[in-house]
Amino acid sequence: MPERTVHQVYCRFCPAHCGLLIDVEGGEALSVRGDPDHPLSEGYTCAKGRTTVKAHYDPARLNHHTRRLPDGTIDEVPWGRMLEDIASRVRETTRTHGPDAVGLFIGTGGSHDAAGRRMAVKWLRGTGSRSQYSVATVDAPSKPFVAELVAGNPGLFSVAIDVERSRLTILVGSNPVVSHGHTSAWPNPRKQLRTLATNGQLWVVDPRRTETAVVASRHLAPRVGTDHLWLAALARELLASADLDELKLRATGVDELVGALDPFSMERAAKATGLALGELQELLTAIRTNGRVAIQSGTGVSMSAAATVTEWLIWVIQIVTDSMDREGGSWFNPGFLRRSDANLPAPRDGQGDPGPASRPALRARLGEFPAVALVDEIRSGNLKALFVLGANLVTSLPDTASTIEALGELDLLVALDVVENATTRLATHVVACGAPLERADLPFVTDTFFCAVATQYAGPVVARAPGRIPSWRVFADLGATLGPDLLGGVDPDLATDEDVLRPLTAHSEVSLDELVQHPGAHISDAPRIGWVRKTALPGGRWRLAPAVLVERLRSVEDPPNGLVLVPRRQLRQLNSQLVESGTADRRRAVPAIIMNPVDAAVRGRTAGDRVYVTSSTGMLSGLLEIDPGAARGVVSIAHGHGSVNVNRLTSTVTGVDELTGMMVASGLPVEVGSAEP
Ligand SMILES: Nc1nc2c(c(=O)[nH]1)N[C@H]1C(S)=C(S)[C@@H](COP(=O)(O)OP(=O)(O)OC[C@H]3O[C@@H](n4cnc5c(=O)[nH]c(N)nc54)[C@H](O)[C@@H]3O)O[C@H]1N2
Ligand SMILES: Nc1nc2c(c(=O)[nH]1)N[C@H]1C(S)=C(S)[C@@H](COP(=O)(O)OP(=O)(O)OC[C@H]3O[C@@H](n4cnc5c(=O)[nH]c(N)nc54)[C@H](O)[C@@H]3O)O[C@H]1N2
Ligand code: SF4
Ligand SMILES: [Mo]
Repeated sequence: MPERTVHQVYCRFCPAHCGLLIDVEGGEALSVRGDPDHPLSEGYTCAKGRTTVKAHYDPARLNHHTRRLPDGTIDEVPWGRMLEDIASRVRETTRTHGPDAVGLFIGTGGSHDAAGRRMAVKWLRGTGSRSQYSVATVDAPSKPFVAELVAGNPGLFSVAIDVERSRLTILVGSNPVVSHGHTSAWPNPRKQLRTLATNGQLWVVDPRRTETAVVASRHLAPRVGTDHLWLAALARELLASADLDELKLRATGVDELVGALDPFSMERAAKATGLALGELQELLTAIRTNGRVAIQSGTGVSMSAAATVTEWLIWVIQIVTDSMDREGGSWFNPGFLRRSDANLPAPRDGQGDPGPASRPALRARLGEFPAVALVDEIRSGNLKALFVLGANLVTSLPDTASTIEALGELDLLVALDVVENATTRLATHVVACGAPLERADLPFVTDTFFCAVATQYAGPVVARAPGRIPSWRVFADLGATLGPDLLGGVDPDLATDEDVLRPLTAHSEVSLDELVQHPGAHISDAPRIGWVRKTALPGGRWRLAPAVLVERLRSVEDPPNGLVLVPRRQLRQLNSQLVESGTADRRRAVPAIIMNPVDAAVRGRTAGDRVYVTSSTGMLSGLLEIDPGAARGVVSIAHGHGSVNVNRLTSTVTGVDELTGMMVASGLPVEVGSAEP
């Protein structure tokens, strides 16, 4: 009998990174279960985590590298020849068009592959190219932007709730029961939500009665895209009763803020949001009575046209009530590996850096161009070659038709993935990468999303299949061939995953060797609360009224009347992952188009009907689901699907926020009809 071993790792599907135990026998992973001893997830897993082993052996997994020949046929190629081919094209592109003509896009898969991501970014920066993109700019660019303006540092975008001590919590446009959190991780979300609702009050603000709203103390369903109005009214009332002299010791811009909020009365908020004035007053009373409040937002906010001001007002209310970086309010995770409490760069002012040439109004931030610019950068001839690390651009980027067309115009499109997807099918070169169970990993950057200052090393569970290579190797080899050298002279053949991961532990209080020797989560007693107020704020004070946000609040247009698109996540999929692979139940794989019964009846539609959804960009068709819990106007469609691709409706231009480059995926005007227009 071959020996059976149990490997303690963490799930690589979402940043909750639940602890997993994987049984291995004869070199084969057999089964997966939640790790009951994991201090954060305590044995919890969701449906996605539980597919880890099945997904690993999915027939759609990539087992060899392929190249598309000029006649369209696909050629299987060993890595050495792929490298030669890719390197010569990169060399030629850079020589003819300059370094910015070669770009990198990091997706969700790439962001959970710490070694691959580190080397990809290091290589691109080393070539002098500025053409770096990631899904962060189709997710929540307003969060780092507001963090930089208000607290001086974009790295402070992940704001966590002090779950054990919060007595009043508000979730705005986030559905953690399904998503397990947006920029904060909620392993075992129902347990945490129950704690919040039992210890005090949990309010959920969402135009749909979501799985999270059901377990909350209170649910408010405002009109889509109006959150900034009720938040501004609450902030105005709270300022009116606050000790402004005390506030001025903690924050700058108090008088400017009072002036900016003057037009936002409770009555105006009630009218615009459709909420009862009484409901808003109850929420105001709850905040006043409790004193502190923790507020967290999700994609319902970050994908809306008013994202920046809404996020800002969420900070404002927490600062005015002295809830930010305080017990019972919100806190900032410095990250076990990052240790931002000791290593935060000097405060900045939100200016950003020059953006992509084809979209000069947009700015580069955090070393990245906004993803909405990708199509125009290709069409204008600025971007000729693109490396895609663990992303599915066809389903994640706005305006699918233009995205597909633009990707087809690239001279070189190298997709580094673990399964075939809609984007690998368009690639000139597909690199079969080592899968999560075949590599060593650390939660880098995602450690700031955790509900504790914690880390965990995940070692390889099974040997890497012969046709695959570690994603970091692609960039190490490109560096060795074209420059710059990324491994400090070490032969890529001799370097290990750990060699590539080691620099990520430079600030860690536990060395990589110790993490490797002691699998499972490590919790630090680094300060969770107080470090931002004490060490990070510019001049020791929050900036309450950044001029660009005051100006933006003045100019936000009223949300459209009629039907609007809103985002939604599906429990068994992660974006497009586990959809096409055959791992998910195929009947669930097509997202329903969810509407309120009255909106459907007005259009003569009933449940199960085929409907056609149109926007100013495009059209999609799918099956209607009626949900009495969806507010009037809501057309809720999940993304990540090739067949019913919601991004056929979204735009790289219309409504795009010039401050951050975020597309509108919540609050986009749409119409629903019964026949193809
Ligand atoms: N199962 C599963 N989990 C996931 C993912 C997945 O695809 N599947 N994706 C992962 C990723 S990449 C991310 S970024 C996170 C996102 O995590 P969340 O931000 O929690 O995302 P959603 O669950 O889509 O919740 C967004 C909610 O906002 C509501 N909403 C829409 N418009 C508005 C509005 O104008 N105002 C208000 N107040 N609410 C509004 C929607 O109805 C929806 O319930 O989830 C992650 N987790
Ligand atoms: N309309 C609309 N559009 C949206 C959203 C929305 O709510 N509405 N949500 C947006 C958000 S929040 C996000 S984050 C993006 C998601 O955008 P993407 O990150 O592009 O989406 P995924 O489908 O998660 O694609 C991840 C890819 O990584 C691959 N992968 C997984 N593991 C590994 C690995 O270990 N190594 C490598 N090399 N690859 C791996 C997967 O096979 C998959 O192809 O979509 C955005 N687009
Ligand atoms: S919530 Fe699910 S997908 Fe996210 S880490 Fe846990 S098991 Fe994995
Ligand atoms: Mo995301």
